[in-house]
Formats: sequence, C-alpha cells, structure tokens
Amino acid sequence: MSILNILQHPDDRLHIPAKPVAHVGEVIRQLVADMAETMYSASGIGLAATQVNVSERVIVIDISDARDDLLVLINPEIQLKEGKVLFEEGCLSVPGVYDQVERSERIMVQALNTKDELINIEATGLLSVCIQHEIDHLDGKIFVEYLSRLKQDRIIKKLRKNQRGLDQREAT
Ligand code: GNR
Ligand code: NI
Repeated sequence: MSILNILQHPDDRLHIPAKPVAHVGEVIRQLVADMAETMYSASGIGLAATQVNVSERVIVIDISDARDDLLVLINPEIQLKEGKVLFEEGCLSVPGVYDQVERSERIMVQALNTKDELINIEATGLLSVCIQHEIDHLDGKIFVEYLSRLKQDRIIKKLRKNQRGLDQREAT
C-alpha cells in the first residue's frame, strides 16, 4: 500500500472528467487500497480517484467514527434524487475552506464493489452529501464551483498564498 499525493485546487487536472472502469480486477483493487490508505492518513471521509490524479471512476468513503467501515463505489450512477439540503462542506483538495452547498437530501446509487458485484445504496444525511461530492470530483467539479465568483476568487488567492508559503519553506 502507499499514500498517494492529493492534487490541490487550483489544478486543471481536477477538472478532467474520469472514464468508467472497464474491468474490476487486481489493478483497481490496488488503487482502492492506496486510496483508502490516503483518505485515512489525511483524515478525510471520502476520496475520488480524480484527486490522486487517476482519471477513472473510483470512490472510497468512510463516514464512521471508528474509521472501520470502508465503502467503495466503482462507476457510481445516481438513480434517484429527492429533496434538498444545505450542508457545510470541505475538501481535501481545497484545504482550510468550508462553505454551504445545496445537495439532494436523499439519493439512490448503483455501483460496482471491489468484487465486481452490482450494489444499490440508499443514502441520506452525511453519506448522501459525501457521495454527491465525490461523484462531482469524477465529473471534474469541485464544491467551490457552487459558490459565488467573488468567493471563488478569494479562495484561489488564499490557496496560492498558502502554496507560496510552503514552497518557500521547502526552498530554505
Ligand atoms: O473529508 C471530507 N469531508 C467532507 C465534509 C463535508 C462534505 C464533503 C466532505 S468530503 C471531504 C473529503 C474530500 O475532499 N473528498 O473529495
Ligand atoms: Ni473533495
């Protein structure tokens, strides 16, 4: 297993729509293991392959407090959306930024698991929000794109400033 590098906004690679997985085998299972390790080490509740620069439709999620309930969604498709909720979101690719986004309240999702079996999931609350956030990543979309242009410009300025600080420390 290995911890993968998580791309940070702004990065054009975060806007590339991911391709469906053609075959669920050992290569995908290895990617899932690395993504899970990366998500746990970054203390995230979800991670999309797009964020680790792999353009395939793979998501890992764990919303459990004990961090022992991994959900893997390969080629996820939302079959049904119902209701609306406002939820305060954050993203490992947009560190330190949290804001409200409107999402569907309840969703039904079909996907493959690591055994190449079709699974159907009904999700509400945090799980529903997290799945929608991760599928957006696979479609090349980041949660900040739902915010006003003014907020987005401020976020990019702040992240570029943080990145310059990090680069500076590396250089010395
Ligand atoms: O760790 C994460 N927390 C979170 C909180 C509210 C809504 C969505 C998320 S997902 C995020 C991890 C991440 O960036 N996944 O892409
Ligand atoms: Ni994210």
